[in-house]
Amino acid sequence: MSGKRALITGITGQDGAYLAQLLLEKGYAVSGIVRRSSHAGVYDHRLKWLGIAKDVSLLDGNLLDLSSLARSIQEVQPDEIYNLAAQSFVTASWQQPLLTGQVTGLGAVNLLECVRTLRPDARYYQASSSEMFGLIQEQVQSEATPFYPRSPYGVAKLYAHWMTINYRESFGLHASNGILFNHESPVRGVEFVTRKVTDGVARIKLGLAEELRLGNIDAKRDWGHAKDYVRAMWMMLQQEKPDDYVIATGRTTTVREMCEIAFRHVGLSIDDHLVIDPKLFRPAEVDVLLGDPAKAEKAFGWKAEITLETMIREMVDADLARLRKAA
Ligand code: NDP
Ligand code: GDR
Repeated sequence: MSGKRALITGITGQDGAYLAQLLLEKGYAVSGIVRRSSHAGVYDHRLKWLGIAKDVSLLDGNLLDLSSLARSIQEVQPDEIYNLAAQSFVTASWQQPLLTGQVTGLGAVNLLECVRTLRPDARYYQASSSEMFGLIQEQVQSEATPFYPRSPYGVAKLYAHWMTINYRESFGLHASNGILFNHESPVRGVEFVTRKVTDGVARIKLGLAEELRLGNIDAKRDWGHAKDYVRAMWMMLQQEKPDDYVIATGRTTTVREMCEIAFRHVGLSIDDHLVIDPKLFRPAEVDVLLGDPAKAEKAFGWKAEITLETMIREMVDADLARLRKAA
């Protein structure tokens, strides 16, 4: 046992589940904040999928409710706090811009305020995003690239990002931003494009669907695996000094190419099943993302290990297994 205690917001999400798994392996006592929903009982499906549901302590709370965050911090007395909770789906941020601003932007400040007043020596991680780069300013994005967010989500993340820097500089908090590029896994939400594709391909393969409807397949993303990326979160908080780091693979791929990997894996052709649906295009698009993770590699030796091909094949196989089990 490391004897350390970690508190994770967003523990029921993709990254929260993988991070909890990593911290448990390292001997941490892991607690997470979960919000009440009418679907109580299914909220921890990712933790169950990773086989760790019984190993973490869950506390009721909400990023919008400062008192619940304060109570959680007082109860857990964490050494490390990871703020992963957010309204994280870019498309939904145009439909719910105010909620996105409140949760993804101001929610982080609710938590920072609690850290400042109740647990100022704890180390704090903020889940910043490559969406903050938005409209391309430089071909390869690093910590020095100017921001130009293109969605209410990106704008909200940028606010939380700068507030994290401000609390570090104003109050001396050990607070770091991880500027993470897209990362996926078999427990990625099905609304995001990789999982939509792997789930869709698995359904077509099993005869449960005929087509896959997508929007802009020319968009390019720098995709990595969540398992690699949560390792970077933890490494950031082990550094003596807090700082901000880009976490990416350094390779960019179109949505179409990513799709082709998935179809090829099950012996199908993209041309027989892909339908472009203009309704799925976004009001403003981030056309291309490509990150330079050199700073993180130099500071603490982080490197992405899992390739896009390996990850997409793992996701398709997991979706095939899930669907076969459900049949
Ligand atoms: P998910 O959408 O899978 O998880 C989001 C989590 O936030 C869920 O646990 C959700 O709870 C929780 N949540 C949402 N609203 C609230 C609220 N008001 N109070 C408390 N909890 C709330 O996201 P990921 O795991 O993929 O991402 C983790 C973080 O990293 C997010 O902040 C995301 O914006 C950011 N990020 C993600 C990247 C990626 O590619 N995955 C890249 C860069 C940044 P519930 O289960 O109840 O819905
Ligand atoms: P993104 O991820 O917006 O980059 O945000 P998403 O997978 O939703 O979109 C990636 C790209 O694919 C295009 N696309 C589609 N996207 C979805 N979701 N559904 C479709 O049918 C579809 N067709 C084409 C999109 O237009 C886009 O260009 C993710 C989230 O995890 C954020 O929380 C995180 O901050 C960023 O990654 C980095």
